[in-house]
Amino acid sequence: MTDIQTPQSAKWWKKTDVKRVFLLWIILTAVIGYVGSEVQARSMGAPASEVMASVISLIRIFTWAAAPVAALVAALAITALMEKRHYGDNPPPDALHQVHTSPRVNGLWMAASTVLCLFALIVGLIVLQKDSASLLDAKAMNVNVTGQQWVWNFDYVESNGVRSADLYLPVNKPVVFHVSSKDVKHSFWVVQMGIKIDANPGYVTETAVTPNKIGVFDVRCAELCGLLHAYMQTKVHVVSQADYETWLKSTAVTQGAIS
Ligand SMILES: [Cu+2]
Repeated sequence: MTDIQTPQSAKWWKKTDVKRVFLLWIILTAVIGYVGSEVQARSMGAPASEVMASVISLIRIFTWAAAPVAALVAALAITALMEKRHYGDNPPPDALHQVHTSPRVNGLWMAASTVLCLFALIVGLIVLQKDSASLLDAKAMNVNVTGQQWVWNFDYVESNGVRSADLYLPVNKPVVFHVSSKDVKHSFWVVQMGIKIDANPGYVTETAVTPNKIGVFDVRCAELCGLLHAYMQTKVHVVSQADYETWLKSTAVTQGAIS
């Protein structure tokens, strides 16, 4: 049995490698942070609630926080590929170095990971807290949301049995959704408002939001619920208070049988 001996003085890395990694790290951090946050923020579209606006800024912050980690891995990989290429069947002489555990590097990495995880946890919790703030609003209106394969139905609690398949909401008014399902598990997702909650049979879950933009937005199912899951979508129409009341009245009249 022979141990591979490596001279202590022989360094397997060069100063130029370190410089290159450092330079690439800085450049790639900026590129990954900027491109990553822009692509994600743009793909989510304009926010239709304060919750969604904070979700988008949270994604930007998380992307920038993750960028240096991704950039360091990429910088090391690129440097290794450019500088350490070796052809032939035998390992290159500088591959014989022994990798030692460095308590200092381990400690630094543990500390950096802990800080990053705590940061993500705390900032995430603050945004989630905002998400549920409207639940406690006494002025909030209430909508019962029922999912079933493969449609959504909305019952307007304060409006004598008015029911619709498209959701109508007045702008700037908090709304609490009481969400349930008739058959299997679904997930009620109002895309541009940044709220999503499971719809479970036999159980009511609650979420709330205050729409702050007039327009037509998407409601989708976010839980694979069977063959036509992908088509289980509808629209939410956010309108002025006056338009909302007009819609409510005319719907109540046409649904005369149940109102
Ligand atoms: Cu579904």
